[in-house]
Amino acid sequence: MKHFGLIRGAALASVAAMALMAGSAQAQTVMRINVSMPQNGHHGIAIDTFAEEIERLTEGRYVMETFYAGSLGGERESIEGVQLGTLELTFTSTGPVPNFVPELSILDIPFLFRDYEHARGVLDSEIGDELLSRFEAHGIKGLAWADNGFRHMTNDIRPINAPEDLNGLKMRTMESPVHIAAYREFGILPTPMAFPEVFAALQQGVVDGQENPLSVIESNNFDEVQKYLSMTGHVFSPCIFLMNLDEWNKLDPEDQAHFVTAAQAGAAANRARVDEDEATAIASMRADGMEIIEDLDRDLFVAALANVNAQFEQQFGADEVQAIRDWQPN
Ligand code: EAX
Repeated sequence: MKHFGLIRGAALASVAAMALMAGSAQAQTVMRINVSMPQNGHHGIAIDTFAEEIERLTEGRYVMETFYAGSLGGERESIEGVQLGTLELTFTSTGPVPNFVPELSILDIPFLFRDYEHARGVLDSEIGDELLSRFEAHGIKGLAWADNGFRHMTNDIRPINAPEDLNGLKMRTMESPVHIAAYREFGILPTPMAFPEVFAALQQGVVDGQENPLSVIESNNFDEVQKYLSMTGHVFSPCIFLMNLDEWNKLDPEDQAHFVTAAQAGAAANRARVDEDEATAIASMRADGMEIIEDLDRDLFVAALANVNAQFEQQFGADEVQAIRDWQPN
């Protein structure tokens, strides 16, 4: 009897364990998150870290499927997917964001940020929180800011030492109206194009050049198809974790907090990778034969955009722009 009781107890325990397992398998939600950059880079590490942290924090109740290198589409298509709910999450540069949340173009203003500390500080301050909240009116939840990086110009025609050298260059740009207006002011012929098409466009000479942060230029081997790189640092390019708002609203408050924490961990890994790339990319691309112009007179480039920058201040509010410019670390 005793034995029977024990066996029966064990059988019941294993039935309970099976039920628990079945329960947890049922409760597991799989979501997709993608990037348009290669896995081995500052975007890949952001979503890989996010995925790991989500699984850890939710004890496997949420699992991320990760997609790289534009395999689910470019950045605009991905944001569209997140808005429509055909894709749960994306990690993207803010390049195409003005098509969805026009006010966010304020961040695209050239020479707005002094350095990484300034850009990251503003994005992580109430100014950044407020901008992040603007996505909700458009069916999207912004989870956390991260970095794409300061953008620099590459081309295959001539070294760019001064703004005049940009005159007449046909350059691929992101789909950002502020960037396009500013580059026109430099005399550039802007050609907006989705990122996955850029390498081929450079290789085939459809455009003469493009502009992107060092992390992007190096991880996409643009030095193979571009001779010159000029360290113009003309705009800071943020990245962002975005989630479909209905999916977000389905989460209970504790899981919502986990998603934000995981996105912040992804952002920290992304920024560490950007710092690493900033420290090594120039030497490594120079060793590969790229001609890199570091000592530019940046003030000349700033001055060349004075008119268009005044227009941007009017458009976005001089006070708002000044609040960003004036931000100082505590
Ligand atoms: O997100 O489109 C761009 O130039 C972006 O900087 C790139 O896709 C990284």
